[in-house]
Amino acid sequence: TPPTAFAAADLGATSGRVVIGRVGRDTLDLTEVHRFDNTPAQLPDGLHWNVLGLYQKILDGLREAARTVDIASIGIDSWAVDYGLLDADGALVATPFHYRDTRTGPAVAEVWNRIQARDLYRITGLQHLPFNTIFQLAAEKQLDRARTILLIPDLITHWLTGSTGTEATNASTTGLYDARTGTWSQPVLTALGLDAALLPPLRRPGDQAGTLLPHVVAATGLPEGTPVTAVASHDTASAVAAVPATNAAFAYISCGTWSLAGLELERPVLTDASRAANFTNELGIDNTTRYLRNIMGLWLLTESQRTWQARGLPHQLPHLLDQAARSRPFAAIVNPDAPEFLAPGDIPARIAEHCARTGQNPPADQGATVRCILESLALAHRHTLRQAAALTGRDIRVVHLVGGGSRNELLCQFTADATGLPVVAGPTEATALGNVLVQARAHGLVDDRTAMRRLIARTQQLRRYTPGGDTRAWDSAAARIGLS
Ligand code: LFR
Repeated sequence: TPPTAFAAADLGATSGRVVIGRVGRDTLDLTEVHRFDNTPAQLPDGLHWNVLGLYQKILDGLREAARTVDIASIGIDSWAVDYGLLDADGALVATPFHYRDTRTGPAVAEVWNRIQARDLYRITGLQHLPFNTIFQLAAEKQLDRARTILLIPDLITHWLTGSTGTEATNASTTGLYDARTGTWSQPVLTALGLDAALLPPLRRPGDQAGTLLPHVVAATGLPEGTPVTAVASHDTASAVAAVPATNAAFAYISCGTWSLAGLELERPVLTDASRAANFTNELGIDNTTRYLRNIMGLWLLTESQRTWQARGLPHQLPHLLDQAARSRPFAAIVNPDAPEFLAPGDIPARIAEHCARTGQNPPADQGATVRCILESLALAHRHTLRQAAALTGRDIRVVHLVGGGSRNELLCQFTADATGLPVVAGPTEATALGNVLVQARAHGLVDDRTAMRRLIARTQQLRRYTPGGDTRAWDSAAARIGLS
């Protein structure tokens, strides 16, 4: 039998893509048909996503896919947390905010006044990030006009099909979802005074969300009746689903705009120790728990490149990585998760300030800055994985690094050296692959999670990095910034 083709639309915080995945019994192949920048817009009231532009780009990609091959189904995933509000007529109430907008500052204390952080963690198991949906909703000024809250992939799905639902892996990032029962948490909603009717019913990865609306059929050339399948619509959940692990003692780092580092567990860990370490229990496919922590990730690098480009300085990645490789090791180390690195802006200047404040000489040039970013990320990877192992009593034998960061050889090698563990890098497009394979499984082409992972391990290009270098130098660098 010939392979079956699925379209996956994957929206990341810096770029989006539409890919075609062809899945056969023993084959898996991915073709990118459309890639586009995702450029947020700073407006007088804050930082927003251009969601209509992104929707349009997805339609362009689907049209291209339809021209190429017969598409059995479509899946949509994106970053988590953010949402659009629909009014009683189904119209978008306002332009969705970007999670890096700073308006949620005061909302955090307001929420914790209504429900203690400790109680919230026992229910949701969610790491504290100031932009979690729960805090955004507490700062939301348009809630009175809203009848429905839709997370970004669900909003796109609604525009494609007219159907309304919330996919569960992404719901688990809101702060409104009960990690124990797998339902919206009525006690949390009550504490916040949020009407449960605002939250659409939950869908699970693999459920059919709907079929394309007539105007979407007309715009894309896809056949009438083409289904949109709910995938693991939180991009990180799709990426973890596509980790090509063959050894059960694996950890993963999904490395793109963020580094999401952790373990796959059978059930959530909701202890006070886990909360103190700010680990999250987000939902993965098959009701697994993605036990991980957010690390600032390649954002530090891409945002530095943006700053340098605006100044007319060299900003091409190969050049910068080459300079970094020649720079002195451990000259400056930062804690990548310091709050000052979250908002868009001049990251190199903030790194320099951070170094000055922590008694270090600021990086002298671009190469030193990039070296500082990569070594600091590797140290954060190490710190997070060690804590994950300690908090769960699990052993880690191998680290799978997936996503765009798997192409960054320096970062992969640093991560192997810092952790003292072998790093298997790739696939780069793990998220799109996870999206495709959940659709393929819903269509009966792949059996289970293990089979999905084996198929990826067999068909995708992976690269292995062996730990080496000076372990003690990593230890003392870690100690310098409290990331031991
Ligand atoms: C990665 C990601 C993270 C989430 C962050 C904000 O793309 O989805 O998992 O914490 O973006 O939504």
